[in-house]
Amino acid sequence: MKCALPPLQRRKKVRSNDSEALKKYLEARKKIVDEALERYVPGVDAYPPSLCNAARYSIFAGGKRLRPILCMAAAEAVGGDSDAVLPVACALEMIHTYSLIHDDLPAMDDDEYRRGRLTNHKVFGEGIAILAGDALLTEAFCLMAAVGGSDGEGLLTVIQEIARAAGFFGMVGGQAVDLESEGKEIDFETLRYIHTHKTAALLQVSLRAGAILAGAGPQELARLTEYGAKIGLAFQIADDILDVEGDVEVLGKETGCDGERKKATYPALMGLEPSRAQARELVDQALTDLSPFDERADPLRMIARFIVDRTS
Ligand code: GRG
Repeated sequence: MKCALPPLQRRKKVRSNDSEALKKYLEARKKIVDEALERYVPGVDAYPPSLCNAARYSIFAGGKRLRPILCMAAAEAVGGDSDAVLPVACALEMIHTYSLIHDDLPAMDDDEYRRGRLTNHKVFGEGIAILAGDALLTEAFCLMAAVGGSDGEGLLTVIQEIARAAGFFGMVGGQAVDLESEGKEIDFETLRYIHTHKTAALLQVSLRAGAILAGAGPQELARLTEYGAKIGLAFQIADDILDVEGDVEVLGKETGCDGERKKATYPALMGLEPSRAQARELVDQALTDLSPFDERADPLRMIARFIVDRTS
């Protein structure tokens, strides 16, 4: 097991041709994840058809696959093999997709469009949409539990961490506070709680999972954890900003929803420009967290920039 980080290197600058390199990298990784998900998610002929088709409808709706990509990139950053973490990476996408299906329900955000198409409950009905989310969440844990290999302890830690990041003290907890805060004036601390739990927790654990499975040392893990916290928060601030000024066509969902629902967001609490500055600052800090890593962490460096520059 590796314990020490390589010697501190000069901080890597993100080069201007990075956006093309990142595009290619993300496309290639997305393809790998999509192909693996085809193997892990019940097929078109599976029974019961409505449930399986509803799950497939959302999981193959063209998501960016950011969480699995982060998981694989973290494994590689610490010298591991991204193929070995693919099942766990896919499980993370299944958990993410369940959260989006449930988030769009009338009892939650009541959204009509997601990933450029009608939301799951608009097509399959509320009952099946709830069940499709439930099934994806449950199957994700089945998939992780079935991972073979010698490091059973590492896998158990990862499964526990992912469960924790998705449940009471992570994504679901953040969603609950978000739901109860609608239409209320909340302070900055509560908003930060919502963002770090609802969104950042799953992004952060994606990195930790990849790194732990690849045998990261404690210092490497601590650095990646910090990086994850920062890009996770920056991701949600960017999402808040996109809801104000994003392009509906590019985003694949309506904008202006947070304002309509009187949701507290970074732009609402501190204004657009300070929110942008805050997101950029977080990304700079995240890049500093990566400074001891060599070029194998370059994808993580590019992804940090992408988090705030993205248009969808
Ligand atoms: C319902 C348990 C439960 C949780 C919902 C994730 C979440 C919590 C709600 C989604 C609402 C939302 C838009 C949050 C902003 C951050 C976010 C998760 C955006 C969507 O993630 P992307 O951009 O989506 O990675 P794709 O479609 O690319 O996978």
